[in-house]
Amino acid sequence: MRAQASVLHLDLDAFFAAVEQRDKPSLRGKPVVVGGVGGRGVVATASYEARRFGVRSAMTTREARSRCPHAAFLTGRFHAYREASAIVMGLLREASPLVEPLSLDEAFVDLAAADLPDLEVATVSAYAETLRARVHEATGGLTASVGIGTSKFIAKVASDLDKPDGLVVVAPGTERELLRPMNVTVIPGVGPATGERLRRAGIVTVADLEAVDLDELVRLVGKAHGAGLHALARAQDDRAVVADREAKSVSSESTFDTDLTDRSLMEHLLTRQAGEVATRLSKHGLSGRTVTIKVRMHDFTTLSRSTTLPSPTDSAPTVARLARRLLADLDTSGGVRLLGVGVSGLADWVQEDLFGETLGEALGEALGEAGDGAETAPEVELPDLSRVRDRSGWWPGADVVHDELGRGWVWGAGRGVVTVRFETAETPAGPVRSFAHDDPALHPWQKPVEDEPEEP
Ligand code: DCP
Ligand code: MG
Repeated sequence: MRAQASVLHLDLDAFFAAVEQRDKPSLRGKPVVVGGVGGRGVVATASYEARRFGVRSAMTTREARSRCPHAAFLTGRFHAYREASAIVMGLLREASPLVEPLSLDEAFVDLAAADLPDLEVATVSAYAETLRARVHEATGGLTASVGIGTSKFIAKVASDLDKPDGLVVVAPGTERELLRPMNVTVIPGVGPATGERLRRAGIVTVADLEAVDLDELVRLVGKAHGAGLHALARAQDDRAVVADREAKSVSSESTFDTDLTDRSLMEHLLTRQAGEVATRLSKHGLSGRTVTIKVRMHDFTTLSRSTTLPSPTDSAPTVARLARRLLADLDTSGGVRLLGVGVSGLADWVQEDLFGETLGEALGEALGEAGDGAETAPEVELPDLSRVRDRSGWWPGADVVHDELGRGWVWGAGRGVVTVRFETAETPAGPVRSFAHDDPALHPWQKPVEDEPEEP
């Protein structure tokens, strides 16, 4: 923990949905849900208007539709998110050489390395307001929430306190008082499972946690986790802001206090880890082709096994299925003390992959698969992708251009008809027109490559 509030955390508000509202004027101020729109789709994010109806990230789209039937349900446009992200990260790098992006819409900035006259609360507050205004202007209207504090932990907590479009600076010395009434899940690493274990021990708030001594915490949550929790409950966090951290793989692993021998428990754990990995991949806009499991046996020999998919995935069921299959080939009868799942061979999502779920469903159908059929397993021969892509080419939200009517976006498609709303970020809300899905005057639209800003 630093003596001054010099760690800044910036997080864009309702990021994907905000980009959609920027580019689709008729959706401004309205509920918008971005994510998989097919039968097994999941919500990536929702505009604040949709959140009022209880729509949340990671909820099934089915559930979101029942909570907010009048929302616009859009498939994402990843190129637009990456472009907005690059603009924001560029602005932050102008502010300080020490910028650590955590995902497309989120980064830490070390203000101690910025060119500020001092690091007093008033100075960093004013600076953050300028930065927020610059982000708003440079991105064409996106809002960012900012938190500033004496550590990464506090800065991140602070940026969430006054969302959306907020700024919270936690004055040095007030950190513990801020944390005490909060639920323990505010602490990084305290997920639902640890939160529940603590709750059963009567520990609900950070104040409760602060009252527990280290030995008891270690007994409750294990050695590795216990020490970290003990420190964070006291706002002790000395993690440095590290520039340009680059993830080559995303993984999740856990060690066990006693050796595991129960196969179904191991599978259950792998499935949960696969879920964590998939969530982190999608949060970072990544997907990967190689799935690896790591297994440490009772005698500390450590094995890893991996398999590579024909195309990148960020799907939890797919990663889980492959991980379980890899485990099936190992003899674990002597007991296992560590299990982990990782995904590597990471690629930035390309636009088609964002639609992976719908594409996957189409593939499943094309392959005559029943069951979950959501992704392609390595041994499955791929059908003609051009046909699939062509058939489902009009994604809700996708950019299109009409020879006479100009640019717009797909409002909906089905039964051979495509409905387009003709508007862009620079126009007022525009009219809606329908076309036959194979109307030769209607084309997918892509931003000309030379206009793309340089990737950081
Ligand atoms: N995202 C995703 N799947 C998730 C969570 C997030 O695809 N389970 C994507 C969509 C979000 C973006 O990452 O727009 C950023 O995630 P945030 O958690 O910062 O969420 P938002 O920016 O959407 O909202 P908030 O205003 O709460 O930051
Ligand atoms: Mg955000």
